[in-house]
Amino acid sequence: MVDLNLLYEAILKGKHTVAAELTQAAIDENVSPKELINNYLIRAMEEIGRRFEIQQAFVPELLMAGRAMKSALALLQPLLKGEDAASSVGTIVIGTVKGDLHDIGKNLVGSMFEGCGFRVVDLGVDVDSEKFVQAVKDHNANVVGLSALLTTTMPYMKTVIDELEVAGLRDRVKVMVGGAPVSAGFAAEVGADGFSSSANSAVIKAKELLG
Ligand code: B1M
Repeated sequence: MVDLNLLYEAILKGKHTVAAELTQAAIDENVSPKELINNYLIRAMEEIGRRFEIQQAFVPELLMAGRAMKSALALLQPLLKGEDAASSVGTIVIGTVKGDLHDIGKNLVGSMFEGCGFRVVDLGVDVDSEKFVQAVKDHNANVVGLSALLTTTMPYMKTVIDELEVAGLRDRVKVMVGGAPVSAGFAAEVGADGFSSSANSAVIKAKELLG
């Protein structure tokens, strides 16, 4: 049986090949993708972030851990699609806001939405308000998901919400915000409809908002 603590260690140490091999072994043993993500992948990213904060890890280590996390996630994403009943419940346009390059959490949130039957239009990272507005129009989206990991980029969420208003789209879409520094209080402050602290609860919240 695969030792899942080795998966945690592989992500933490940025060993992407080992991370992918262990993830595949766990999949072959029918370990639930959500368990792997929540208990090993995310925990490892939290730990590398903690070490970065106390200067026991630096940007190269963050990058390597991020790459290892992505190689594991790439194997799990197709499986998430089958985890919940898929019926088209709506379209979400999702992206990491302007100035921010963090995309691991956003990708995870997108995968969960996809797994729960949403059509997902992923705009990537460093996305400005014009792109969000255009994508809502082009894809007739009913949810907009904004992700930010930096305290310096969080305020841009308000810019996007304001621009949706100016474009006359605000009544048509529910805006969800999230990312490590984002809170329910901040969401209310910027005029978002919903906030969630995790990928799982984001989908639940969006469904609730859509009624
Ligand atoms: Co950066 N970084 N980083 N980084 N990085 C943080 C965010 C930081 C907290 C680290 C620290 O100091 N402890 C810190 C921010 C401090 C602050 O703003 N107060 C930081 C910094 C400072 C920086 C740089 C400025 C470093 C530098 O260059 N000096 C730089 C900024 C670059 C930029 O964006 N312009 C930078 C760069 C990077 C890398 C590129 C090296 C890499 C990103 C790789 C990538 O994403 N492709 C990186 C990483 C990996 C991190 C940490 C370690 C991990 C982030 C992560 O992937 N977490 C992070 C520390 C930390 O968060 N503990 C850190 C795992 C992921 C699954 O969680 O993204 O929170 P998260 O997503 C969760 C929830 O938040 C939620 O669901 C997800 C799953 O449960 N969620 C949503 C996310 N989006 C949501 C949207 C929703 C709903 C829920 O609705 C739409």
